Amino acid sequence: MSNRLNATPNDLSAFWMPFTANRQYKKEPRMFVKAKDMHYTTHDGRQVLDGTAGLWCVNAGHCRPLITEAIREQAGELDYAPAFQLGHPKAFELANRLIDIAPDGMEHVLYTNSGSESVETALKVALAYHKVKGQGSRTRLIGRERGYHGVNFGGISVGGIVSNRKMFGTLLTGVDHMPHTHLPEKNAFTKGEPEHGGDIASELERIVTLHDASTIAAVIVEPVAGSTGVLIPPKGYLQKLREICTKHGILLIFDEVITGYGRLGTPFAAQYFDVKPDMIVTAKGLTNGVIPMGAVFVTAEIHDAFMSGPEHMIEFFHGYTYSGNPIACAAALGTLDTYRDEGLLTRGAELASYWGDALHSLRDCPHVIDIRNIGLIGAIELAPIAGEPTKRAFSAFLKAYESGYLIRTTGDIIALSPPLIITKAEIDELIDGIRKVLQSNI
Ligand code: PXG
Repeated sequence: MSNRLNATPNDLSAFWMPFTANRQYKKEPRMFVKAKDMHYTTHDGRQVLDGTAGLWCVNAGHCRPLITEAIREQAGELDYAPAFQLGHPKAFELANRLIDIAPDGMEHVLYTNSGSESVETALKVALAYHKVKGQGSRTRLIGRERGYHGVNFGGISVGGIVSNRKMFGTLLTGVDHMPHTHLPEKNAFTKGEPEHGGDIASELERIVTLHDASTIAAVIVEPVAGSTGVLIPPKGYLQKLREICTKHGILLIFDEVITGYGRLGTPFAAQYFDVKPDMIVTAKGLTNGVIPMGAVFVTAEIHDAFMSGPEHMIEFFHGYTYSGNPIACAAALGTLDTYRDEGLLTRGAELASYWGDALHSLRDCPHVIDIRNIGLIGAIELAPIAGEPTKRAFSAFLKAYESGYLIRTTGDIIALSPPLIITKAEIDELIDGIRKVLQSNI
C-alpha cells in the first residue's frame, strides 16, 4: 500500500473523472464550490448562470430550502432502513405522491439509485413480465440509434451511441435498433416537433417482421433524445410507435430520465405527447439531482401479472440495497413539495415559446447549422471544424464557462436545459452570453 499521508490534499490525479477529458481538465480545473437558485459559484469566486440544470437534473434550481431541510431532518431521524422485507413510511408516501403526478395508467413504482439502474430495472421487468404471462419467448429488446439509456450493460446494449458501446464487447444478445429520427436536411431550424419523419416509426414494423413479434419483449425510447444532442420526435412518430407495440403485444418503455419532472411543461413527456407507454423510467429531477435516486413507473397490468403464487414468496427477484433509501425519499418529497408550491411541473409550458424565440434568435450566428427546441430544452448544432469533430463545441463550452455561463456540449451540439425557475431576463442573459461566444473565434 502506498503511503498517501503526505499526499497533497488537492492533488487531482487520484479521481478518474466520469465522461471527462481528464488530462485537459486537470491542467485547467473548473470547480464549483457553492450554488444557489440559478447560479454556481466557482473556485475563483465567479458566478456562473446554470444553463443545464447541472446535468439536466436540478429542475427546481440549487440549494432549495424544502429539499435541504428535508434531508437534514431525515438524516437525524431515520438514516437507513433495510429495503428488503422491511420498509419505512416515506417510501410509501413518495410512491403515492409520484402516482398522483404520473400519467393515467401508471400505478406502481420501483425505486433505483440512478437513471442507468432505472433502465436496467425496466428492461428486467419487461422480460420477466412476458415470462410470468407464459410468453417466455419474448426476449428481444429494441432500442434506437443515437439513444442514450445510461451506462450499464442493458442500457448500452439498447442504446445507440457508438462511443458508449464500442469498447465493451458484445453486449446483450437479441437486441435490435430502430433508425434515429434526425433529418436536418428537411427539419433544420424547426420550432418544436418537426413536420418530417413521423413515418420512420414504421421501421419498427419491419423489425417486428424480421424477428417475429413472439420474440420481442419491449421497445425503449427517449421521447425526446437528450444526450445525443436533443432530437425531438417528428409529429406522429411516438403515436405510431405506440400503435405498433400495442398491435404486437410489445411493451413500450419511455426513458424519461431527462424529460421527466417538468422539462417539457408537463410532469412527464408521456402527457405532453399524449402517448401512453407501459413503463416510464425516471431519475434526475426526482430528487432535483440532490441525492441519487430513480423511479420506474409501471401499469397495474404489469404489476398485477407478478402477484400470483404463494404469498410468502418474493414476486420479483430484483432490487438494490438503497431502493427507497430514507434520505433519498425525504429529498424527493421535498422536491415534489417545491415543484407543487412553485408550479414548476407546468412552468415550462408558460416559458416555452419565449425560450424558443430566444434560442432561434441565434440562427444567424457563425457556424450555426440547426437550432431545435421543445419545452425548456434547446440545442444549437454547430458545423464541426474540418477534421476535428467536437472541438468547436468544446471550445464554446470553455469560453462560455469563462464568461459565466454553464452550457453542455455533445459532439458539436450545444444542449441547454436550464432549471425550471429561470426568468425571462435570465433567458435573455444566457442567450446573449452564448451569442457572444458564437461570435468569438471558436
Ligand atoms: N437515460 C437517459 C435518457 C439519460 O439521459 C440516463 C438514462 C442515465 O442516468 P444516470 O443517472 O445513470 O446518469 C440518462 C443520463 C448529457 C448527460 O449531458 C445526460 C445524462 C447524464 C449525464 C450527462 O447529455 N443522462
